[in-house]
Formats: sequence, structure tokens, C-alpha cells
Amino acid sequence: MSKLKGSEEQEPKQVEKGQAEPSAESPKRENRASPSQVEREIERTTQPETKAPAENATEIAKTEKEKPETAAQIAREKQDVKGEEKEEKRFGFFDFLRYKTIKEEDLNDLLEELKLELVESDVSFDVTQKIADDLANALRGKKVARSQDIEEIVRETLKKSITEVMTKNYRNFDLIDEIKKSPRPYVIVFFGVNGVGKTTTIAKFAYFLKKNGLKPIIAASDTFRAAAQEQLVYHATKLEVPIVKGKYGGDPAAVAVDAINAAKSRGLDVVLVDTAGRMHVDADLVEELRKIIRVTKPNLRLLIIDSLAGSDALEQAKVFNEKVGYDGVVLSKIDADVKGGIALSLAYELEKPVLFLGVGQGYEDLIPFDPEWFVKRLLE
Ligand SMILES: Nc1nc2c(ncn2[C@@H]2O[C@H](COP(=O)(O)OP(=O)(O)OP(=O)(O)O)[C@@H](O)[C@H]2O)c(=O)[nH]1
Ligand SMILES: [Mg+2]
Repeated sequence: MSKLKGSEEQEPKQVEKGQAEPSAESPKRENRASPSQVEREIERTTQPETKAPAENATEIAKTEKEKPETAAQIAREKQDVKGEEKEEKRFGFFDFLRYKTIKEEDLNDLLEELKLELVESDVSFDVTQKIADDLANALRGKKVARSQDIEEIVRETLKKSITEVMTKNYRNFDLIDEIKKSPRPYVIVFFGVNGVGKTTTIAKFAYFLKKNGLKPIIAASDTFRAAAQEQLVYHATKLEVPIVKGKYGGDPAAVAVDAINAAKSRGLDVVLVDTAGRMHVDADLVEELRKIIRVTKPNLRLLIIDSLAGSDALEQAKVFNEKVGYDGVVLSKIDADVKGGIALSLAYELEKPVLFLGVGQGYEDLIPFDPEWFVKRLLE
């Protein structure tokens, strides 16, 4: 069977090369092979022949002109044999599948294509390299009986590899349990660059905590942006959660301390501290954030990263880690990022875990980070 298949793969190409004009069969074959592959096959095919390749090709062309029916018939017969193991047309990655042993050059094509896709999806260089290496190791020199087998190997290897990436710094974090085990109030400070979703995430946390029977209070420590206080008051009112406001331009650390004191005196469980958006490179604002952290001594420092930030996200995370320090990441706007590649880079390259995902603009759109959920989403 395998012998039959081997020869049936080769001969149509020989005819194709020699054809003066395209025939009805040629489009099918074009789907299945790149020019370089055709050439390689022709080389192999012509080896047993005694004539030189050029001569050989001319002769085929001649023969075809003379006996068009015979050539077409031969091609049809070959197609019939092929029909026994008819394979669906697959996308580019799998074009080389008619080989029984995966060859180095085919593997290289596949890996280059995969790398390009990953890089275009904001996956960092290191992660891209790891995934490509895993795939190369799984496929190199492998013998396969059917194309489906390779597809399965590729899929399984990618799944395993991406899962490893996602779980490298994973921490199974049960916030409600953590809070219940800790002295009250439990303080969480949220920070990140402008517009990443800090204030929205705080509203989501307030909703989540209330739903779990805990009593939160919000510290509107973004005294930098004029509308920030109103934005939080709006959410606090809707969610029926107390809020401590500050004056525009006032000391954000003082607002946070007021909220902690209010929580203590009112027996509240959690203080959620909003902060002004700041560029990680803005020394003054970074210093202000360090002060908030110094005086509030938070139980949890959460860096909010916008999943649409692309490769800049990794840079932000690294600088915030260096200059401020944090315990985990909330990756927001995952619903808006079709590729999700940045999650791979963050999960693998940061020493800190991704703890939560923002998956929409509603209060309920906050979910704990689950590597399996993410891998499934990526491979769907
Ligand atoms: N689709 C989607 N939008 C989100 C998500 N989180 C936040 N947003 C939106 O992102 C925009 C900015 O959100 P904010 O919460 O104001 O961001 P911020 O970090 O507090 O902004 P600054 O205080 O100005 O630095 C708003 O329109 C939010 O509705 C999310 O998970 N998914
Ligand atoms: Mg804000």
C-alpha cells in the first residue's frame, strides 16, 4: 500500500512538468505542493530514468501531444488510486503531509510559519522559540501513515507546549479564601498605565466581593484626573458600596489611609484602592505610587495590564515590577483581544502570576485566570 502511494505521488508531477499547456488535472496538484516541493519530487522521480531531466521533460511533452488521451487516462487512474485515501484539503501548515517521513526542510517551513503567526499575535520571542522548539522535537524525523496523524501531533504538541507556558508561574489563587484567612481589613491596591481598566476592575472586584458575602470599601485615590472621582462614585452608588473620596490634586496616600481607618471603624472587610493611571516611566507618579504602597501596606498589589497593549505590556510589567513591585496581574479586555498572545508572554516571562482576567465591561466580567480555559480559547 505504501509503495503504491509513494509512486502515485511522484508520477503526476513528472507529467505536470512536461506539460506544454495546463490540463484539467493541474489545479488539483497545484493545491498540494509548493514549487520547491515539486522540484524535489521531480528530482527523486527522475533518478531511476536513464535520460537527462531536460530531455525527459521534452519527451513527455511530445508524448502528451501525440497521445493526449493516454496521458489523461494515466493521470485519471492515478487519481482513482488516490481516491482510496482521499484527503481533505488542509491549510498551509499541512501541505507537506504527503511525505511519510517529515523532512527537515518541510519542518523548517512549518516552524517559520508558526513563528510568524505567534509573533504577529504579540507572543514574545522567548515564548515563540519555546513553542517552535517543542514542535520541532515532536515532529523531527517522525514517520506518519496519514496526514491526520501529523495534524493530531501538531495539535497535541501545541496544546502541551502552550499549557506549559501558561502554567509556568501559575498560582491557584482563591481571593475569597485569602481574605477570610487574613486580618481585616484586607487592602488591595490597583495600578497600571492610563486607561488599562483600573477603575472598572475595582468596580468588578467590589461586585465580586459583595457576591461572596464580604464588605468592601473603595478608596478613590486617583486625585490626579478630574473625572476619576465621579466615575468611582457612579460605580459605588450602583453597587451600594461605601467610598472615600479625595480632593482633586490632594494626597492619594491620605485618601487610602482614610479608607482603611473607615473600614476598621465600620467593620468592613476589604479596602479597594484606585490609583491614577501613570506611565511606568514617569518618575514622579511612580514615586507617588510607592508612597501609597508604603503607607497602606497592602495585602495584595495588583498590576492591571491591557491585553491590547501588545508587546509594550511586557515592558510595562517589567518596569512596574522593578520600580514598585506587585503580587499579580489582572489582564483586562481579553474579550477585545482576539489573539490573546500577550497572555502567553506575560504568563511565561513574568515571575508573577496572572490572577484575573477582565472579559468585558460589565460588573460580572471578571474571572480567575485559568490556564486550561485560556489554552482552549487559543486553540479553538
Ligand atoms: N471590553 C472591555 N473593556 C474594558 C475592560 N475593562 C475596562 N474596560 C474599558 O476600558 C476603558 C477604561 O477603563 P477605566 O476603568 O476607566 O481605566 P483606568 O485604568 O481606570 O483609566 P485611568 O484612570 O484614566 O488611567 C473603559 O471604557 C472601560 O469600560 C474589559 O475587561 N473589557
Ligand atoms: Mg481610573
